[in-house]
Formats: sequence, C-alpha cells, structure tokens
Amino acid sequence: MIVRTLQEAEQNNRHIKDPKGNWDSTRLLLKDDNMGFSFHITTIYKGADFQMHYQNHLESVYCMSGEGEVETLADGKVYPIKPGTVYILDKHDKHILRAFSEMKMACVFNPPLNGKEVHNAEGAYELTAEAID
Ligand code: 9YT
Repeated sequence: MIVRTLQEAEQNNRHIKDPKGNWDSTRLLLKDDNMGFSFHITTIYKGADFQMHYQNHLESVYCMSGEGEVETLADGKVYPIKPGTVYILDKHDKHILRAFSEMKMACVFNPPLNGKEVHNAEGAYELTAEAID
C-alpha cells in the first residue's frame, strides 16, 4: 500500500507550478506507482482563463471548492463549475477553464503523468516527461 499526505507532497518535488501562472498541482500519484492513472490536487488561481487540449490524455476533474466555468471549444457550450461538479474530458476535448475564485480540483489522468509535465504550446502534456526526483 502507498500512503502519502497532501501536506508533505506540497513541501517537496511533487508540487509543480504552471510557468504561465494559472495553476499549481500537487501530484500525489504518478506513473512510477504503476496504478495506470495519476492523481493530482490542483489549485486554479482566481482570474485564470486559459485553454487546454489534452490530446494525449483523458482527464476527470472534480471541483472541491471555488467557482468557475469550463467551455468546450467544439460547440461553444459553457458549463458552470462549483463544489461537487465533475467534468470529464472523454473526447480529448479542447476547452477553456475560467476561475471566478480560487478553485481546488482533484484530477485524474489516464495515462498517468510522469511527474514534471507542464502544458506545451497547445495546452497538452507530452507523453514523455521527466519523473520527479
Ligand atoms: C484542471 C486542469 O487540467 N488543470 C491543469 C493542471 C492539471 N490538472 C494538472 O497538471 O494536474
């Protein structure tokens, strides 16, 4: 069994900051753990408004706190996000996330992230990336 705490993980190399300043993410479970998915606690900063397109991954995002919205680019639909909302990018949907207040999200990725991924120019994570040390 693997046991970790968010508090410990936030203090070490599992805590990754978006170079563009929209979010940070504490990666509690990663590829090296051999579970077939990764699990992250992500903070989206208030006022963030940015596009993502996870071409290489499927992602589920559960909102634990805060308010915002997510828009799917293909059809222009806008979905409110509040605590208890989950959005599931089952079609590698290109999307925009907007945070009206700071949002805490629990995120699951399949395939799992290696560790140090940040978004590329298209808002995706590459399949190869550095693991945490
Ligand atoms: C909700 C979302 O995709 N935010 C970007 C960060 C991502 N969740 C991550 O790397 O943990």
